Amino acid sequence: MSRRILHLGLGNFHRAHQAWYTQNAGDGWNITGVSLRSPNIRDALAPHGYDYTLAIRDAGGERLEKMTVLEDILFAKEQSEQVLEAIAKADLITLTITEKGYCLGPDNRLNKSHPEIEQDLSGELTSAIGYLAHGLARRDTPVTVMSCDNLSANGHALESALREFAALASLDLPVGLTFPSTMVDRITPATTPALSTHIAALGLPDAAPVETETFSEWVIEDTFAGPRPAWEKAGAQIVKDAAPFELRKLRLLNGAHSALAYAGLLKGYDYVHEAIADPDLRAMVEGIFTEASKTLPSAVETLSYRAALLSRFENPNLHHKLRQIAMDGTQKLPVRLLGTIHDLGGDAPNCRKGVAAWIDFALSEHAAGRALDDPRAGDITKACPEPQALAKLIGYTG
Ligand code: CS2
Repeated sequence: MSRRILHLGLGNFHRAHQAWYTQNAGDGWNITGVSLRSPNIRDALAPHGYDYTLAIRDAGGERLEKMTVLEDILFAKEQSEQVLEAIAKADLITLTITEKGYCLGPDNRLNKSHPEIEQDLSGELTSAIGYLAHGLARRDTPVTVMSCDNLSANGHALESALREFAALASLDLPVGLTFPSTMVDRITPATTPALSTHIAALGLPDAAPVETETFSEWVIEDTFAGPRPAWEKAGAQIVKDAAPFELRKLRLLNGAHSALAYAGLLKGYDYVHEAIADPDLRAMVEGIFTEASKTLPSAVETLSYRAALLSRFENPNLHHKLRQIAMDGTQKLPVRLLGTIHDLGGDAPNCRKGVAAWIDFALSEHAAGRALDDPRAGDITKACPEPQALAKLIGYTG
């Protein structure tokens, strides 16, 4: 009998990463995906039995893989009862809902006055946390619930938000749930019309294809409450403690990515591979690597990791827009850059350049009359044009 993963948040990243590992584990697991915001992916993939094409690209070229692991897609707003039942019956649950999807406050705990949480509590399910708590409350068996988002200690963050929500909503969660922390990594741009045209010309499934890089990493803490796919057969590492891997990835890769996005956009670049070719920006990125590396446990390898990161950023065949990375800065910067600055007692000039670039980017967007793509866009607008007020908004004390 095949086993089923219920996945919340069906973005490109999930379709390039966890879906790919699950398919390549080759032990018969399949995935039911849930979209929380829009029916577009469901509607595009349903006529094709939820199959899609993954274009795996590096400097050497492209390899195409037909993905068949998705068995069903539900759109929560229209199929809320089916989503709750699927959570109640799943063999394993995973999430990629982005940083903002956890509805956390600056203390990393559930923000009880978050509009989506208030809506959930008023009886109209909206957030992933709300769906998850209500679906899990229908179970009498334990299950693994795994965050695959770029938060530090993502398993703990998810568990604490979920338990806090359940208490507010007077829901009883089953005994024995586990929340392994994970480090996920695969650079995955948004789909472009050019990609769809290219895939169609090759005669492959061209509805909602995904492009990604060859490199891929997944480190998962070994605290499963039940069965799991043999992800290690596809290269995942199952470890006792994911924290050092997570810290290295968030502070080096994601920290440099965010700094490069804001500083690169300010210099007029559109793509990551263009920005990393600029000598000043490259020096800032290397500086961030050096600063972040000083904050990691000494056993963590960084030399070859850094070299690999530079060539990943240089990948000329991946169309990774700086604007995609620039989204949601208020949610990303504390984890990606402020931690390093804090741990080095402020002595992190390149990470500070990254934060300053976010402030300058916010100011320049404001001056151009554009609201930022950020859940706190309203607060950002209010803080402009005061750089100190923007810094305060993300908890940066200068
Ligand atoms: C990026 C990440 O958009 C962003 O903020 O930094 O999505 C990054 O590409 C992934 O974490 C790579 O694994």
